Amino acid sequence: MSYFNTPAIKYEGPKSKNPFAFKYYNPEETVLGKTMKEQCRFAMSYWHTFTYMGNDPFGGATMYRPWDQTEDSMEKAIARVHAAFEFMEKMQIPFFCFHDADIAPRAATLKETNERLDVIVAVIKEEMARTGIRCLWGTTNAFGDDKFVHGAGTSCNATVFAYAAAQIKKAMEITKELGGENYVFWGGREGYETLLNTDTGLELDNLARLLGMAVEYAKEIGFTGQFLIEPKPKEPTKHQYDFDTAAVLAFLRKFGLQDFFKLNIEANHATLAQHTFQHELNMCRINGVLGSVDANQGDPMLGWDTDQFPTNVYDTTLAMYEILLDGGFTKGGLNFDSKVRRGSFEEEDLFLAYIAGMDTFARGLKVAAALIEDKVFEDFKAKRYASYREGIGKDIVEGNVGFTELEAYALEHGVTKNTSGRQEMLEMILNQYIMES
Ligand code: XLS
Ligand code: NI
Ligand code: NI
Repeated sequence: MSYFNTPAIKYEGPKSKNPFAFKYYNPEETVLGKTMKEQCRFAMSYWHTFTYMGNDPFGGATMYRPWDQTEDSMEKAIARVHAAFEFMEKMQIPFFCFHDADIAPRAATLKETNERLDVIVAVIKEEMARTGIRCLWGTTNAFGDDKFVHGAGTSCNATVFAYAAAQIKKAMEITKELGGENYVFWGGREGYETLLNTDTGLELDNLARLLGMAVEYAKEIGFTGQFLIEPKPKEPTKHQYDFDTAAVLAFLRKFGLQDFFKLNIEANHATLAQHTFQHELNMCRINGVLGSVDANQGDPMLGWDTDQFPTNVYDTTLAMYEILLDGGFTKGGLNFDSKVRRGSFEEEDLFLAYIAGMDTFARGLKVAAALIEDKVFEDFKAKRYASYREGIGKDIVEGNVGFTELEAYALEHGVTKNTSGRQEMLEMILNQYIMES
């Protein structure tokens, strides 16, 4: 049974006018010692691709998918698995990411929900064996259900905390079963609306307790995937605790959890926090916590998480630049946490959207590699900070001087002349690389 009329997508090169072909993503082409397939580690998001139906706050579904044409919710879930793997095969996408709630419908009881998950996980495993497609990460949806109205790990209701823990336990087990290389925590409802009713101290202590239990349980079951926290500043709550990389790092360090977690950086979440995508990746890189990426983009005119497919080469170039400087992905990858627009409701649009996203990152990868090979910014930065490699600068860096010695130095020498930061020149060169490499 086939759900898509679209044929398999192949690389045809930048001169191709075929919308159903890659222009830049050439999986076997080598960039900085690895194939593009290995550098990008593209993943499909199960939720946006196979459960999103086009609903928005003003209207219902616009997408009537061939794999959804059955009333039976378990039959539907199984059809979705087959459609998802057909799609990934045709798109040459090597990984997928999922929430428990994406793959199996919730039942009345936790026990029955878990049994349903086991049925679907078995079907997914068969498809993984057939296709060689792997699981980049799993997670739990501890935000959609009404019991999570006040949060999950940060709920004021201890029985909800317990239920969230049970859900995470099961989601970790099935992620392990599927060979997931990471496990993600996105704190959907972990935040608050008003301080008038919120004990932030207790809520944050509890969130740390929950994460600590996850670390313990991973040891218990031998789950060796990387734990990732995905920062987001707002939506759904007004103030999310995992606001940005800086906030997550402060939290992890306060509770001694820093050795067990890295970050999953989402482009649209970075911009909602008034940071660039590159800034968040850079903060992760310099702190040794760059884990994985949720690839998408927001809309500068709209103030919410629009989760659009990434088509901005400037941003993907600077993102890949940070990722390559970090040594490239090990367990992480580029997960398209992106959805087609409500008006793009035909099945073909899914292919076109993923092609656009994959080509945009492939192009960004090549430009970033050229910038790194030519040491464009690295050489400039090395000169800019040269004063810390000799004389008084070297003494500062090596910890040989304090205020007394520095005062003596300043009294005697004053300061040397500052030089230009040359921002416009660097932006000009960056443009040239984007347009020519
Ligand atoms: C929502 C998040 C979500 C996570 C996984 O904004 O991006 O999709 O990636 O729970
Ligand atoms: Ni995300
Ligand atoms: Ni998002």
